[in-house]
Amino acid sequence: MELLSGAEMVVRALRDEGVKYIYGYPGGALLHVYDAIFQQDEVQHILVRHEQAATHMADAYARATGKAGVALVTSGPGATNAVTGIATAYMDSIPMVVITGQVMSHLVGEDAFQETDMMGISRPIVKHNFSVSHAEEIPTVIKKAFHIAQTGRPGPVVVDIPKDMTTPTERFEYEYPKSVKLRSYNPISRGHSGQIKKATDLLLAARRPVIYAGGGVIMGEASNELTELAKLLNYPVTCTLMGLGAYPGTDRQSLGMLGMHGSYEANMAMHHSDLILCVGARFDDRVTNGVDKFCPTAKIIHIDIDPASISKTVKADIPIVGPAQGVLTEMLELVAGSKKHPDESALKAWWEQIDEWRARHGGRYSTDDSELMKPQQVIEMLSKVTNGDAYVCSDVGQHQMFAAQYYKFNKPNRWINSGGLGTMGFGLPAAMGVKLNFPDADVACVTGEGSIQMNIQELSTCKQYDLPVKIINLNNQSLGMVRQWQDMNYESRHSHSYMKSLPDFIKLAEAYGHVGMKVEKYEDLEAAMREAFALKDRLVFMDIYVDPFEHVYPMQVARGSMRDMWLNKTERT
Ligand SMILES: Cc1ncc(C[n+]2csc(CCOP(=O)(O)OP(=O)(O)O)c2C)c(N)n1
Repeated sequence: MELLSGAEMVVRALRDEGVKYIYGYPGGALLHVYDAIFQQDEVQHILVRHEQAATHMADAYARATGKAGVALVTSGPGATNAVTGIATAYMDSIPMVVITGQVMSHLVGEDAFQETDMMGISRPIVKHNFSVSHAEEIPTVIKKAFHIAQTGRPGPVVVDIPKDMTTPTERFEYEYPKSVKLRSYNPISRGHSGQIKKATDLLLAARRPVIYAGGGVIMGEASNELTELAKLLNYPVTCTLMGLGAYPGTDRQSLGMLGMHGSYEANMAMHHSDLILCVGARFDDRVTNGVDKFCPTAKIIHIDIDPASISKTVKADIPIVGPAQGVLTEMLELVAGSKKHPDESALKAWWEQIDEWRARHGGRYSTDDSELMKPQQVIEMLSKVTNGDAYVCSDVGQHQMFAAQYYKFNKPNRWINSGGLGTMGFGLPAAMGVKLNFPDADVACVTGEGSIQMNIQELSTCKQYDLPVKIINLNNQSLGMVRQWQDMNYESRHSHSYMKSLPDFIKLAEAYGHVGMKVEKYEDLEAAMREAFALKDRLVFMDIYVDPFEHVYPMQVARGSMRDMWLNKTERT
């Protein structure tokens, strides 16, 4: 058996786990590991400019592929810089392994130089964390970390490694375990057949059904099964912000997104439904609005891998704990083999009602009231220029909601955004993580001047590793989403939501070695965007000036029911 140091074992274990890229930043506690990285070329290291970006790159890789991404950061400030990225992945149930360097074991607890209690700090924002206390454990700990991150409800796992566990002169027999067993961790592998049968009966008896699909459908690789079931039944489907792409967005049965900025038809259909089939979603407050007023006439079937999600905020009538793919496959078989069928006339009436809602307010915005380009027009153009087939990585704010509403995702894993934590600064590193792993794909980062400046330093990483992403900056010269809330709730007192002295983004992009493009008129947009995407091997920063007074609509009225919405600045339901 081969003898390896702890540092070598870290790298070898990652290789044996099939990891191609790790994203990181070195420091004292990790120097042995970095030396081991230097001495091999199978696991490639991407040197970011800030540790937060390393975690977002790893996270976006996971969102695009379903496999855990890996970040490597040093102790102390390196680890604390990674905290936002870990929490981002945790809130969206994204598999990720974050290896953090730690001070020497004998110094732990001594306030040593660059010591921070990463076990304590990360505890509330990880699925699990490990501290390595014997170097020979490293392969098993890393195997366990991947196993926990990727199975059941996925999530980030931190592996904290004191420097003396990686000493180059101390060598141990290395073997990477093929599998691991954890006594207290047994994620459920299939749903309860009796519950699935009951749910199917209820589903077939529904008169006003809605399928409500979340990120769990995407991470659970169940989009095909969900689509097949919806098609077989001819039932409408609405997706959460995290679930966009789980069902084809351009299909007639798609109602688009639901919730705070959901479509009129999706929110109306939810409110009036008699049966909601929720798959891989968690009745988040951005979906339900006032829980006490949530969908008063609906029975609820809730399929989720995590028992803790069931009846957490909204009581499920039929809970099914299990992997979405397996449960939906069983449901499909039952529906296909059933003698019962949905009541055709009831379903016809339901579709007529939905189409009427869609015709009344579906996905429209006004271009009349201003000469300025509308942000929605930019997203529609992005969809057109990329044939709806790009990876769209977004930051957080109005631009994120416009992208969610107006880019029609027909495939899963294409919409990459921070839904749960809402992390500004996510977009650019996320786009980088996707582009590195899918070099031939069109990868866009939809952002705003606030968000892009939170990790703008990564333009330098893009240059070093040749990551020609296209940055679509919807420039409204403000923290638009904050300004919108101030307009709506604080009589337009714009406290610190306008950004003065913005940099010249064109010059800034050029300073980093990229291409900058300024677009001020809608007439110029299509040509400019086509040119940007035609520049296959150049990063292009498109600084697009949009109407700074635009709001995102619909917007649910706080603490109301799902159907209580502002439809524009003056009209509400
Ligand atoms: C790290 C972080 N800080 C603060 C916020 C609160 N926040 C949410 S949206 C937003 C404004 C975003 O502005 P910008 O990126 O310019 O996008 P816009 O809304 O103008 O499209 C802010 C400050 C956040 N989500 N994340």
